[in-house]
Amino acid sequence: MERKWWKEAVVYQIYPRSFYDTNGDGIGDLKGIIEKIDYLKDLGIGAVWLNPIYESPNEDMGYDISNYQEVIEEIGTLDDFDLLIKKLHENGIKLIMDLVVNHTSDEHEWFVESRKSKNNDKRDYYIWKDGKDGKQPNNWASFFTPSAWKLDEQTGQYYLHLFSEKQPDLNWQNEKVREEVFSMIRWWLDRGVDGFRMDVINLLDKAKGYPDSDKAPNIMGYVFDDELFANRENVHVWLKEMREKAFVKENSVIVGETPFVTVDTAKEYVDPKNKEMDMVFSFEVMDIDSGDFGKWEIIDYDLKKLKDIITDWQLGIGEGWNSLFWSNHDQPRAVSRFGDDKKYRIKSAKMLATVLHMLKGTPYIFQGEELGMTNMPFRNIYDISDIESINYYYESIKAGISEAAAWDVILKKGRDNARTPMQWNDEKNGGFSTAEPWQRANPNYEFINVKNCRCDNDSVYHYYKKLIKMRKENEIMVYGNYEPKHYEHEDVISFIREYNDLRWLIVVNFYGRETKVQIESKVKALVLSNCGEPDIIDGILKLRPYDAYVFEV
Ligand code: ISL
Ligand code: CA
Repeated sequence: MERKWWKEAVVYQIYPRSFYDTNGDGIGDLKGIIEKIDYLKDLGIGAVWLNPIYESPNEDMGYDISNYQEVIEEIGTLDDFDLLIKKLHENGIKLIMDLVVNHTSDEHEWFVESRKSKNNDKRDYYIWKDGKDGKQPNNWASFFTPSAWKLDEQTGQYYLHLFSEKQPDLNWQNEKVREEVFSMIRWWLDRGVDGFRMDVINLLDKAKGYPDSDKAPNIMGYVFDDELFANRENVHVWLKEMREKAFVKENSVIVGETPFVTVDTAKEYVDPKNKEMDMVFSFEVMDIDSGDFGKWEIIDYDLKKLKDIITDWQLGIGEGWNSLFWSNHDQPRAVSRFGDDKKYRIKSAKMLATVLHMLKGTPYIFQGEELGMTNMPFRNIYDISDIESINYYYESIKAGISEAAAWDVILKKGRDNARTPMQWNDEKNGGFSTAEPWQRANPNYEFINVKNCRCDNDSVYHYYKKLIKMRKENEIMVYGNYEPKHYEHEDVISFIREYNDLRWLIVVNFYGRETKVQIESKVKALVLSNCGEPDIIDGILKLRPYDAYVFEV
């Protein structure tokens, strides 16, 4: 197993517009991140993943880029960026940027040109098709809108957008598009960037001829069929080309965001001998409670299903590497979704952190997760800023779903839950900004904030800090093998990590109810716990709600 910095570092995800505002406009900025580098250094993280900071009309909060080589004015300037990366590197912290090249904004100069006529030299940068029988070219649905096609009056053709209408898909079949992207990546790497998180990078290759799907339509009458636009064979061809032509800088990392992958498909992307990517984000855990028609259909699942997914990925990634995360800017807050954000908020947050940081792979911390930040008590749809949730709300009501049902699922799984301001202290807006923030702060900033956490040794923050420090001091956490334990137990996640002749047994109670579990191995020492000393009688370990232990055995 080759040693790499990105295998050993813990990555901290910063959503810049909600991190810290230094110029009183209610929007987080690069200068705000610079001011908080001491906080990041003290936490001990080794790299920052920065969500998009490029020029954008913000239709999808920066995932609709209109200029890849300019910083959006509200977040800062290229000079601010150069200062940020200099300061991060001075503090031994790497910078991973977010790159969105499956699509651009419709305000990108390429698309402005492309849509002007059928025969300009940018026409083929995007995917234009004639309608069929007076309707869109095929029956595809998009992630954010009923149809994946938009009719453009100017030339009477439709263009493909797998996301919003303002996010036209780039045509990766066109080698000029690939060359533009590769040269832009080199430009950022030359500026000092240490790698990229590649947005929906496995969607680049759409089915030849854009055929209809023969699967069942959703309630809007369109078909969301990932087999026609995800993980198709040219993705591998273009990733190899990208690695060779763009990632020319030694030790730069490529993290792919790859919805719809199983560990078998992912393995092809991250096998070092394939020279494509270094690790990917899988969504099998994030989709565990999603029904056939996606995230807004919430279904039950049992712990066995979660353990199957974790074990599949731990054992199945082969020579590749795993990304480990419980949440990000697209997901609800981890402690609200997988733990208990009321009675056992602190304990369940620590339990979740124990599982994640003791697994094999690179752990990602989404800003505020280290404080045990929770979902937001949004009051109504006017509190919501995210296009995905807003479109879902109005389209599903139009399709006959009750307003209450639509609102309930947005409260539980809407992306805005993760995008409320980082909570620094108990002052107004959680100390995020002196102005009214672009997104209201969670009222619980009064007690959930960096200031309170840092002066409470028992806080979630200090527990994360301990886990990050342990990773630096114990190679078993990075390179140790994984072996599942107590597989059939319906309340417990347990596994062994083994490295040379050292063996650690991780045992956690994933729920808020008492349970117990047989410990076969002889416990030599307690390595870590979120609840003091264990209670083991005749080999039976009693587990109170959300108890988490790491034993040397
Ligand atoms: O948001 C999701 C679930 O709520 C995911 O399906 C997500 O839309 C998908 O994983 C792609 O996400 C990425 O691309 C989107 C952008 O909106 C997301 O923020 C980004 O993470 C389009 O660029
Ligand atoms: Ca600002």
